[in-house]
Amino acid sequence: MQIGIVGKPNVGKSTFFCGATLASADIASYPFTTIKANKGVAFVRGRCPHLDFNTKCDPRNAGCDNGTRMIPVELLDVAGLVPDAWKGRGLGNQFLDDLRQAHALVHVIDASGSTDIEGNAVPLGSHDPVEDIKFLEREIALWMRGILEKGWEKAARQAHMEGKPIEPIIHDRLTGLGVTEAQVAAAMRESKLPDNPMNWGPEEMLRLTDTIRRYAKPMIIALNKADLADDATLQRLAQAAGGLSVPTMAEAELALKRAAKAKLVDYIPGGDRFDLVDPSKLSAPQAKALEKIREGVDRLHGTGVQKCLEKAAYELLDLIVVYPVEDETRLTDHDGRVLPDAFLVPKGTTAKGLAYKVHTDLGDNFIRAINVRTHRTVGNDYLLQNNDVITIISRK
Ligand SMILES: Nc1nc2c(ncn2[C@@H]2O[C@H](COP(=O)(O)OP(=O)(O)OP(=O)(O)O)[C@@H](O)[C@H]2O)c(=O)[nH]1
Ligand SMILES: [Mg+2]
Repeated sequence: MQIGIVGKPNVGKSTFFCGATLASADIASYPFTTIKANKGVAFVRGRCPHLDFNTKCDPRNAGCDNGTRMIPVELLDVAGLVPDAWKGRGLGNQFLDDLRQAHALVHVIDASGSTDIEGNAVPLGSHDPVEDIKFLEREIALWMRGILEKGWEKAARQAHMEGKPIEPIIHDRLTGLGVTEAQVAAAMRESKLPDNPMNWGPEEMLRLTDTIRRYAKPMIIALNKADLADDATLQRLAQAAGGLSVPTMAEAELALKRAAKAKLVDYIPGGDRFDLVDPSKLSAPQAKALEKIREGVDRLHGTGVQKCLEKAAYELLDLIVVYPVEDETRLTDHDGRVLPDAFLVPKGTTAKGLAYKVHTDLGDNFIRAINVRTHRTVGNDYLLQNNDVITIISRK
């Protein structure tokens, strides 16, 4: 599962990324600090099945804190996007290629209105971030249109003359962006374009790619720098965002994670509070900074960063968590690790689909699966439920 962090320059993408992953990426108060994409692992929380089985888990690539299981998601922090990036402005659109494999996008905007559309610092509240929401969606649709349009006329004419459907041609061109056949089909139905693709002009093509983008790269908006925005502004922006949005304070999240690492505070990511470990150990500037963070955290019930990622996984992408195990009585893998892996999969994934996600061989040789909670044998088309523990029986 990969989530891309996008937005215009200087809004706090890298801060969000570092806050969520504790990786170290460059952060600075000017545009185009990030040039090369940063990749890291963040986590969304789930209820660990070890609680239900009266056992103790031993996760392979994530933690479990008293039954709160950390499930890894990959985050990608890319360079800022300016208007007409699709034509090569700013750093151009090369880095959009980094987002090819992203399943969803977090669009970070500066809710405080203190950066203009190019990412330059301006007085607080002097730029309306509503503008940024639309521009970015359009920019991505234009980028996709550019990919779709190459040699389009010839392909459309040929399909039309041979009476062949256009969907496979569209899919073929966008498959490198992780666009599926089903997404193309859904977008085609919704876009209601003229029957003959030779008659599609630039606006029709844009309508199509914009719809495909909504299916293939759904977006949640992080109303960042929320510490500098008043409640009325945040409300107005949430409304303008339309779909999902979350006020975030990426800088506060990063500061709290670092302070927790240095054992200055007790803080659980996603929590709506933090506690000072020993106030006498704090320097005056540290105490002041943490007090300011506390104001924001109290007002917004947390920093919003973890909430944003979890909304992306569980609401935007409608994912569920499943736990494949090799031994259905001990809940272990071949190394004896209990509940070693948590997989995020789309709702509607089947037992066989999960087998393929674990390993192609396991999918190819799938015989049946066991629902460990019910001890029932299930077939290849069994629809996985959230928090299922599954043993896959294969021919090898
Ligand atoms: N007040 C406030 N400032 C923030 C917040 N998040 C980030 N910033 C500041 O915003 C500035 C830009 O942060 P970056 O993370 O470098 O922004 P970016 O979007 O990655 O910028 P580019 O890589 O240039 O596109 C820095 O000065 C951060 O400290 C926040 O939640 N609140
Ligand atoms: Mg950056």
